[in-house]
Amino acid sequence: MEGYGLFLVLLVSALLLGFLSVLFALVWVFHYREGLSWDGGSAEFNWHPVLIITGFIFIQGIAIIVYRLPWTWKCSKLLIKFIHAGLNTIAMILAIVSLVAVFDFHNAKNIPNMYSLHSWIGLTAVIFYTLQLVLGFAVFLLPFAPVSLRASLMPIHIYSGLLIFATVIATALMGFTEKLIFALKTPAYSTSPPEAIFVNTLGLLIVIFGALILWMATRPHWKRPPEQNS
Ligand code: ASC
Repeated sequence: MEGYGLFLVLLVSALLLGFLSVLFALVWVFHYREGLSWDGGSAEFNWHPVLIITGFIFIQGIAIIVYRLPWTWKCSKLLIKFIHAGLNTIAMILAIVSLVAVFDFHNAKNIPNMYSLHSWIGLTAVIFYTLQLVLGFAVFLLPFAPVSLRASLMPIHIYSGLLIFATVIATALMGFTEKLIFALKTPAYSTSPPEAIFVNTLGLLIVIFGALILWMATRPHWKRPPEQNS
């Protein structure tokens, strides 16, 4: 395999960045914010960043590159498809629970829903992600679709998957900015208190994580060799 060593370096870096991002999200909500609970208050809202970063960013990122792991090339392709679909299903469930947390918190506090660009793009991403999962399951996992249909839909599946992943990261960055502007009053976001620096850093970690995943996913020589297909 061409550049296997480099692939491993990027993979380990992405895993470290992913774990670090989840850790940062937990430190953010437990150290700087109100922690986690399901009570209609801020601690319920806090599930939103934690579940989005864990599921919709980290787990989705791993799901994207699972076909690229060279030691899985000896496994049956069907098994890897199940892992790809399973990880994406977990990510979808966590994303939906994280939206329920926000709507529930907004409704309990009489805060309007769906007015921000963050909410428009974010809900669109969750809807398209769900469609992508259902369509991917029907076409590529169930044994009914002919190879010609699979072949013509595969580039669209890959393109829309990568587009959704990148959109989710952009949406998370909008969410961080919104939350920091809303929450940091005394001292204000504009005075760069420790929480602002910390969450800006979390945003940077997520962008680098996304950059590594997109690079690994789009190198043609790191694709699963076709002769191993089942
Ligand atoms: C699949 C699968 C592939 C592609 C190919 C069409 O379901 O396992 O390798 O679709 O058949 O591109």
